Amino acid sequence: TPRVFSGAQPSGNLHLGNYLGALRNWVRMQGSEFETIYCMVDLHAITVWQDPAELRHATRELCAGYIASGLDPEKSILINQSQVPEHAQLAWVFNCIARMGWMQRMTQFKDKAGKNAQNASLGLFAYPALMAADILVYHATHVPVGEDQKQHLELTRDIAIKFNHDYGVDFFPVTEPVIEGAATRVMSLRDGSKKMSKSDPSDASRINMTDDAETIAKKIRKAKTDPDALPSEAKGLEDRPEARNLVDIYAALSDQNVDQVLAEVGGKQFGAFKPMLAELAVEKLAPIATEMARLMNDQTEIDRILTRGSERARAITAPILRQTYDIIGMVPPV
Ligand code: AQP
Repeated sequence: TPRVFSGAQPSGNLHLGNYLGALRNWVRMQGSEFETIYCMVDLHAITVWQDPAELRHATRELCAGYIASGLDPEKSILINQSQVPEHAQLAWVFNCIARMGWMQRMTQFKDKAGKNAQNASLGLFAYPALMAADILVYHATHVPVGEDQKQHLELTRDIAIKFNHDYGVDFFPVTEPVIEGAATRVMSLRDGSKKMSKSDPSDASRINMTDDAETIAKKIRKAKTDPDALPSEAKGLEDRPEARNLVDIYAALSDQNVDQVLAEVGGKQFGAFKPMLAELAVEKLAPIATEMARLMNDQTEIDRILTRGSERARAITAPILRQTYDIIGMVPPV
């Protein structure tokens, strides 16, 4: 069966961008023709310093967010990356396959390392090799992600191809990114040129999945816009990134495309459109926040789900790592 793998970092609050760009598609692919595996990538999170207590909390809350959004621990394998050691073990092999030059081209590294790249962790630089290992240690064929992960997925393909070529095997699959929906790149509510992100210091820039109805409405009311009315056709949104972003969010939340939305709201001012968007967002997101809070009341149960998921995962990853080691010439235990 074709296999799906994806994940998110427990590096802060799950937000609307994660939900529309990734999680919703994960839920859609669950229970279809795919076997689905979804991960809390805590080893990725520590590529920048995390407070240990906050990391533990964020990992559990992320798991609660997955389940509250519709992932079912029976239908999907839900795992915590650090509990499946084969991810990190295969990542080391891939560190030896990937080239420095490939990593240097990664725009996420450049963005996150900033001007002082010499001070970034080695882990942040190697991040995409660990991501390739996350995917390929399951021989996953499909990876549903937001637009921002496209470059990392191309690198995953490059690593698979180079490994297969260097060892003369046809072992790792060449994975397909799945980037779907009306909002594959949700932008900051404060700046239409930046993506909505967990690490943005401004909480007003994002809608957190844990925000209550009042907070969601307030953030949308205060979202940056331009003074013009909404156009009646998509081409009228060109060069209007903030307007485009709010329309994309509306389209995604209402399961329509941009043209359908503009047929409904074209000609309206933001003063009229924002309350419509707020109402829709609250209707779709508030129940998820409520369910997350309920799940967080029983963290032992969350820990059990992750432990069980990791055991199921290792039944897949341990043999694939062993085969990898055999291919590259490691002596097997007897
Ligand atoms: N703004 C976004 N629009 C659409 N999709 C997004 N994703 C993230 N931001 C957006 C998708 O969510 C999944 C999980 O992301 P991640 O946890 O791996 O972290 P990230 O991409 O680094 O997201 P953040 O929120 O921006 O975290 P920080 O600020 O810590 O870097 C991925 O599929 C991603 O594409």
